[in-house]
Amino acid sequence: MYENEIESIASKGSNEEIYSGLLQLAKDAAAGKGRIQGKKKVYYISAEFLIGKLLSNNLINLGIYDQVADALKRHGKSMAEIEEIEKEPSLGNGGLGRLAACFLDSIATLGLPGDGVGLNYHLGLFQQKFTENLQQEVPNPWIEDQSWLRRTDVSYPVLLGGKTVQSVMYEIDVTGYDNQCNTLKLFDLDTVDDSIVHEGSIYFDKENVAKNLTLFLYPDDSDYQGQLLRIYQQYFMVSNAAQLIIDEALAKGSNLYDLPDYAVIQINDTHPTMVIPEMIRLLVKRGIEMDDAIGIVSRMCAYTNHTILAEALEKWPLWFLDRVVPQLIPIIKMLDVKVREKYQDERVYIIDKDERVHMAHIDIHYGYSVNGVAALHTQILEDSELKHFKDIYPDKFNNKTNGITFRRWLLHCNHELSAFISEKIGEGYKKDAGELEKFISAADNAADLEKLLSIKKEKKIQFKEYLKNKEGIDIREDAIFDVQVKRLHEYKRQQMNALYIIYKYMQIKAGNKPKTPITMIFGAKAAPAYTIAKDIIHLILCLSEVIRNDPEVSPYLQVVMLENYNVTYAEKVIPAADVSEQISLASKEASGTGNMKFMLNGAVTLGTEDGANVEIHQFVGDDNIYIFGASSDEVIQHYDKGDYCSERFYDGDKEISKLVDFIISKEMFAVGNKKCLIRLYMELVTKDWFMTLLDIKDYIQVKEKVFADYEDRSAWARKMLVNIGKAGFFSSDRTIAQYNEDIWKLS
Ligand code: 26Q
Repeated sequence: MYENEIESIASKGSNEEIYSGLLQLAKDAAAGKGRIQGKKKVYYISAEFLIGKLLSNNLINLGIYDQVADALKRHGKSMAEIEEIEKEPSLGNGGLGRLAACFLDSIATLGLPGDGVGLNYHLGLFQQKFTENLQQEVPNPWIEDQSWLRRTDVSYPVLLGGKTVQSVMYEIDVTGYDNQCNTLKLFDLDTVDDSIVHEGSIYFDKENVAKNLTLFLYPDDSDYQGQLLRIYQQYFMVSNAAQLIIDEALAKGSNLYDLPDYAVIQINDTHPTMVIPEMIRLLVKRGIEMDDAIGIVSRMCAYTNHTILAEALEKWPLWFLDRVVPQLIPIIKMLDVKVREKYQDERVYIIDKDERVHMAHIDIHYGYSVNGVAALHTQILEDSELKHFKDIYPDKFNNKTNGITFRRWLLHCNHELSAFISEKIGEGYKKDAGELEKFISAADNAADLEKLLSIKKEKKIQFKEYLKNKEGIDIREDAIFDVQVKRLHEYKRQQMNALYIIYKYMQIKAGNKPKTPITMIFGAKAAPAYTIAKDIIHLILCLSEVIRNDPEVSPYLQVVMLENYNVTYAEKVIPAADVSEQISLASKEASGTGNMKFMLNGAVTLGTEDGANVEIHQFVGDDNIYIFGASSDEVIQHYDKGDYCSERFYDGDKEISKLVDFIISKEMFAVGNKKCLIRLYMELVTKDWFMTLLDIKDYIQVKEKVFADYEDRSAWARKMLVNIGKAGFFSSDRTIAQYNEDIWKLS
């Protein structure tokens, strides 16, 4: 199919014309596939869908990628250069948004009826620039005249700030791999005014909601105070979602009392929680008794928790909500009264004594399922964070360990590896990831292990060239690529990795040179208001400069901080990685999904027993992962007792203080900002909330072991092989099958 179209597109003159032709072709091909049908449908409501570029992925899923790539080749072009034209829609911050995108891919691939519902932000997450070793944020528009978005005539009235506005719904096709399509539905307002955005910054009129409602995505602030506009966004999202769900169910013959037979709502973290009171309000408006409405909604909603960081749990002051959504206040108050009638424990109230509304509590009381995103995370929720709820509702709690779509994170980003796997075990693993396990015995001879190493080398060379073109940075492909890419957060402990770099730098200065050179690669955006996170970026950039300018050290150690790390960058750097850094303070990373992407691409994990690392460890066994650091139990105990004191580690151990002191050394002051460096130094010595100094020595020791083991190339290749072969469990197809089996129950 499409031979003639593809041929004529590939023969066009410019890359822009080719991209534009392929975009249209993919849209037509998706339309030709038809929609997944079914009586009951899941609505995955999420404030973020970090979908990334769609062209290659859609062509793969539609089954025409190879045909297109061949045609381009015949005309002297490559898919890679055409992909460059597409702008990345950065409609998410990180893990939670990317997970939503992987889930949509898997829902469609499994042939389940399920749509995403979210917001059409005009500006994605800010673009990151580095100047003078500091992060700068630049507005990031992504919508062009021709894009994946399709405007529909679906529109709903939404009451915002006392005025009714009329929404407009856009759609993006979600192609299933070798299957039909679902849709991602993104709501917007025609009145939003992009001209508010100026080069370099955004000045907007906070009072005029209609003008700026969907203008931008809020960056994940580690500690966010209430932003009124954020609540407006959330309400706009869920009111549209609720109206859509009711409309679609009615069209299929629902009498509304049987709504749970037609729709299930998966609430992605607490951001869409207001869908519960909003849905109740709409049902009551249609003449259903309040108690019946509550019962109906409670049988439709399921909640996923993505964090146990207390400061990241949404609690909005009641007066705040009253300003934005006065129509929901009586319902929220009533939901709280009903809780108080039943339970005398104030820890489970919806409205606390300071008149703050705990969004997660609404979800837990008035949804039928609560899940965590990795085994350890769910266990911590049950045993400590949400223990009072687990006691009341033992059956609501369940675990759904996260997963990633293998279409994007293997077939698309690593053709070389997926071709090799197919050669060894056939194509079955593309639809049934469990089959990947066969790869371990099928490729366990010297020649095959050699081949794995040569594929890794090839991906390193490709990445090296990409980096050179994009940022003008030269790295050596014969170095070990040690990679930490993820949002910047103190709990993820990029600062600990930086202390290791200082250690290595000092070692090399003292004459202890590594056998193989090491290239440390970072990628991370810090929330604009998160000062310490920005200081950590500054630290890494300064270290990079100090080392680059030191001829004694630079042949052996290189530090690179990728500018504007995003999904596109991830697709390039992950296949090139040797070592995957997953070093969060145990108990703090709910799951992590980058860890799974690295494993699938043959990188070996250096990590703590946190999030899904625990399960990766169980699958690959002690010989194929490097674990270090305090356990989650120990960490939780330290917090409970309040007995961790970083100053004691600093004062009591010269080896530690030497590393920390380097942050405020004359070498660093020569290239950096004194104020930032001192602030970070003080933070580490006097606070260190995420216990960097507790784990630093163990980390250094185990990391040295990683680099030593790397020298035995065939033993290392065998570790790579086991990691790839055991990655099957982490396919989001498995995760989604479990959501469906336990929670959604779509036929
Ligand atoms: C909330 C209110 C105001 C402004 C921003 C936010 C906000 C936005 C995004 C709060 C949190 C987020 C994102 C959280 C997130 O990405 N969590 C990650 O979810 C992944 C998928 O489950 C896990 O793998 C990670 O462990 C978890 O950190």
